Amino acid sequence: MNPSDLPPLPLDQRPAWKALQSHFQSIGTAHLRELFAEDPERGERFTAQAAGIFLDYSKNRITHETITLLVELAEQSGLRSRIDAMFRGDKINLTENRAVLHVALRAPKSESILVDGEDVIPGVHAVLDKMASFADRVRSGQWKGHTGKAIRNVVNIGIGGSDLGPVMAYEALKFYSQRNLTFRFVSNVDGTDFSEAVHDLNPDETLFLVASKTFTTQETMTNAHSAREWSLAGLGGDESAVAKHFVAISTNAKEVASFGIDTENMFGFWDWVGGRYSMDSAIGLSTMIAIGPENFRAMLAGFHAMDVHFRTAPFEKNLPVLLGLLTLWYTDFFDAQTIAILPYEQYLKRFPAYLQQLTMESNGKHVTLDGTTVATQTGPVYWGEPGTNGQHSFYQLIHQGTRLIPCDFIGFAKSLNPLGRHHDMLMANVFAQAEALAFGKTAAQVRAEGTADWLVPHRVFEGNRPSNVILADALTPGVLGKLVALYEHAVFTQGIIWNIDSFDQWGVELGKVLATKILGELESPTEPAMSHDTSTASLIRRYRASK
Ligand code: G6Q
Repeated sequence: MNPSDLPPLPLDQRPAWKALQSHFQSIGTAHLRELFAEDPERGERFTAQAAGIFLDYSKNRITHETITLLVELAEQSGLRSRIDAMFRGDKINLTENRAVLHVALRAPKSESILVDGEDVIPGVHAVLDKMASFADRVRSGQWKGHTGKAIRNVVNIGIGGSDLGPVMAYEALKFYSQRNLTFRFVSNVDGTDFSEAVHDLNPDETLFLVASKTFTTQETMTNAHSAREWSLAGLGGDESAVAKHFVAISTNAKEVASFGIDTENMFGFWDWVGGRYSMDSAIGLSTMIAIGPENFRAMLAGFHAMDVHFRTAPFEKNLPVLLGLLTLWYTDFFDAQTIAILPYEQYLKRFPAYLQQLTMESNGKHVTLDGTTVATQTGPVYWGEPGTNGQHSFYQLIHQGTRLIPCDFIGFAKSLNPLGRHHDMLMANVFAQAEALAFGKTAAQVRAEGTADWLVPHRVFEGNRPSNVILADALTPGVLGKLVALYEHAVFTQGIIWNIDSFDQWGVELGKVLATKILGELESPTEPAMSHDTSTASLIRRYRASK
C-alpha cells in the first residue's frame, strides 16, 4: 500500500481540523460587511472557474486563512490519493466491495480503466453505441409497435437513482428534446403515478423503458407488471407485443428474461455504477431518446471536462473541492443543518430533488469507514426550488429566520427562451438576493428611511448569510453535465474528509424489509398474528378494518 493511501487520522485529530477550530473562534462572528470592507477585492479574488463554470464564493464567511486551512484539511484527509484511487478503479466503496466508476461512463474511448484486470471503457462505448442506434430508431419512427405504428410516447419506469437522473435530465434539457415524442416518468408504487402517466396514452404508440439496476425493486417491478397488463390489454393480449413495447435497462439479465423482455432489448451497465450516479449509463436512455445521441454525448463530454478539472486542478482552484469544503465549513463549524439549491432557470426545476438524493443518500452516514461513530456532523439536508418562486415563499426564513442556511444560486448569462426583459429581471434577482443575504440592512438604514421605531426591528436584515453564485453561459447538455459532476465531486470531497462511505445506502434497507412483512399482514385473509409494537399493530388493524 502506498503510504499516502493509509487511513487518515481521525478527523478531530488532524492538525488542520484543530487549526480550523481555533480559526473559527476568530472568524465565526465576523460580518461579511467587515470582510468586504477589509478586503475590497475579495469579490474578484474569491472566484474560480473551470470548463466554462464560474463560481463566486466571496460571499462566504471565510478569509484566505479559512481556505488555506480547509485545503490543508483536504490534503491531510488524503483527498488527492482517494481521487486517484476512484479514477483508477480501486474498490473504494468498501462496504459493498465495489469500484466507483461513474467517471468511466463519460471517459473517451482512448482511456483505459481496469476493474479486476479488465478494461471497462470498450464496454461503456459499446452500450452507448447500442443506445444510440436504438434512440435513433425510436426518434425517426423506424421502431414500430406491435400494430405497426411508430412510437410517440416513452415511459420510463424506475425509482431512486433509476428515476431522478432521467426525470431531472429530461426536464433540464427539454429545450433540446424531440417535441413529437411525449415522455413520462413513473416511480411511485402508488397506483396513481402509473394511472395518471398513461391516462391519455395509446398502448400501440407507447414504449416502456424498465430501468432497474437489480430488476428486483418492488416499486419498479410492480409498475412494470401493471404496464405489461395495460399494454397487453390494449394490444389484444398477444404476448409477443411485449418485445416491441418494453425494453430493459439493468445489470440483471436473468430477471429481465424472466419478466419476458428479450435480452436483445436490454441495455446493460455494471455494479461499479451506483444508482444515484447512473444518469450517464444506460439509465439515461430516456434522455438520449429525448435529446438525441449527439446531445447526449455532448452532455457526457461536459461531465468529463469537470472530471478532468477535479482530478488535475490544485485544490485551491478546484471547483468541486471548494464547493465541498465550504459546505463542510458550515456544516461542521457553524452547525448549519441545510443547504438551499436555488437555480434561476426554470428547466432546472428538478435539480434540487436530484441533488437531494445525490448528497443525502451519499453522505447521510453516521459511521466512518472503520465502523466508529463520526465525531462531527456529516451530510446536511439539501432542498430548494427554482427562482424566483422561492422568493415569494420560503426566502423569508433565509433572510430573517433564526437559522443559517447557506445558499447556492445558479444562473445563466443567456436564456434559452429570450422574451422581452424576462431574463434580465430573473438575473437581477439572483444578484439582489445574494447581495441582500450577505449585507442585509442595518437598523440605522431602516430608521433613516423614516420607519417608526417600533417597526424597525421587524425591518432589519441582519445579513451575514452566506451564498455561492454559480454562473454559466447557457443551459446546454454539456453545461448540465458539468453542473452535475461539480456536485458529484463536491459530495466525494466531503465524504473523504468525513471518512465515510459515500457510495453505499444501507439506510434504505430496514424499511424495505418491514414493508414486505407488513404487506403480507395487510393482505392476509385472516387476522394475522403480529409481533409489532402496539402503535404499528393498531395502525395495521385500523387499515385492515377500513380498506
Ligand atoms: C441509489 C440507490 C437507489 C436505487 C433505487 C433503484 O444510489 O441505490 O436509489 O437507485 O433503489 O434501484 P434499482 O435500479 O435496482 O431498481
